[in-house]
Amino acid sequence: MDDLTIRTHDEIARDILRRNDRGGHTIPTSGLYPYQWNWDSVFVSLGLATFDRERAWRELDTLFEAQWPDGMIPHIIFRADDPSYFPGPSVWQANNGPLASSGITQPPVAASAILELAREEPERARPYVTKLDAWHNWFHEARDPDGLGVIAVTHPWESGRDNLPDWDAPGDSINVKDVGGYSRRDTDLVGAEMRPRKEDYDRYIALVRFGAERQWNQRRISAESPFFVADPGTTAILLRAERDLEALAQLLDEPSIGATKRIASLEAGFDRLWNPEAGNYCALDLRTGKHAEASTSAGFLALYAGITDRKPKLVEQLAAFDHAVGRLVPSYDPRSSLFDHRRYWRGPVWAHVNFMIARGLLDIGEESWANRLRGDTAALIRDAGFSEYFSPVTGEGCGGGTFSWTAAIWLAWGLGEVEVLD
Ligand code: 9WN
Repeated sequence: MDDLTIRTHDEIARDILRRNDRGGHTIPTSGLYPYQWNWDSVFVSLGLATFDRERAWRELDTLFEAQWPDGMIPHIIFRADDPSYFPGPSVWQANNGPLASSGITQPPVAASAILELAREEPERARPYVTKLDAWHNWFHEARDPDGLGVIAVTHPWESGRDNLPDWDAPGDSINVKDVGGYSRRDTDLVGAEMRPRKEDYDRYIALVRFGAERQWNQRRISAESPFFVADPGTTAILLRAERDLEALAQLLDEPSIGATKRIASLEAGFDRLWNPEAGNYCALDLRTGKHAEASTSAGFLALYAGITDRKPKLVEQLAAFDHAVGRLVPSYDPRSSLFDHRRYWRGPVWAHVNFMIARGLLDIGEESWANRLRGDTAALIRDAGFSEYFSPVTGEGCGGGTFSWTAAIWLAWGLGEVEVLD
């Protein structure tokens, strides 16, 4: 291609996915994230499916290759050691599965993507039913051992929304005294003001050491970890995934799986996350019984999960976010003093989260809000490029560039078709 060729955003997005392909699995972006990440790969599979369906399935196959015998699918898969990322496999010391990996998971979006791909190629999806069933079951056993119907995270990274203010107070009880020296690599590559702070990283590394000392025995971790916080994001995504797994099993005429019972448990438990003061579903510290204090983008995922009892309140909150910043959906309440518009999960907009929230809004008939999210996402990417995340205040692109899930969402959501309004 010569320099004078003007490429469409669709072409650029496909090009990003091809360039980040490491042979059957896609990295989020080179340098900053040189391995395969769990929920990134799933969104990537939806983008790939728009132009190379076999490669889309392959992305999921390589992710599931890392499934642990207990059912967990890890959050990072280390196929080779790459010094550009810290902490790598020698810090995690998680050798419980078939491939070197981290010792925690990430939000389980896979069943929902697999159902989507299965509508055209049902037979290709069949082997996934039992694997998904095992992973979902693992969430209930290892992350909801008391059967509360809400799913905990044992590390901020497990939520996928790493430095959210919701993890600040629960993290106060993490002992960082023995964390020792370590050298971060992320701030060599991205401005420190867009990344978690040193005090956050100390906690992240202390929790990795805590798990490694227990050989990633998940039962021990859920019983003993100082950090055990029910997450509205993971709980909502799992509930949607359980419904989609049930639909997949029906489509394939597969015998009964455990989804039905697990759906009932999550439906019964979800309201524990409701925080009347915030007017939204919020994280719940299961060690202290305290809710996080403000709304986050994950609260809106209740709609994506089919929890609609409080929909007027959620739409009202979304309108308040909009009124405060004008670009949706900030990851943290823009009216809070902790809102930080360029710092990772303390304020910025993330394309894949918008994609899920918009689906939930469509499900409840809020088409104009869903279109608004689609339009905002398209405009942010058009103006700022395929960044990792975006400031809802200025619209600038933040974090890493040429980012796989941003490219994938562009394609999967058909953002090239969104009209530009000047
Ligand atoms: C730790 C890859 C991942 C995403 C997460 C995002 C970020 C990692 C990091 O990048 O987390 O898992 O090192 O900052 O928060 O959601 O999956 O894109």
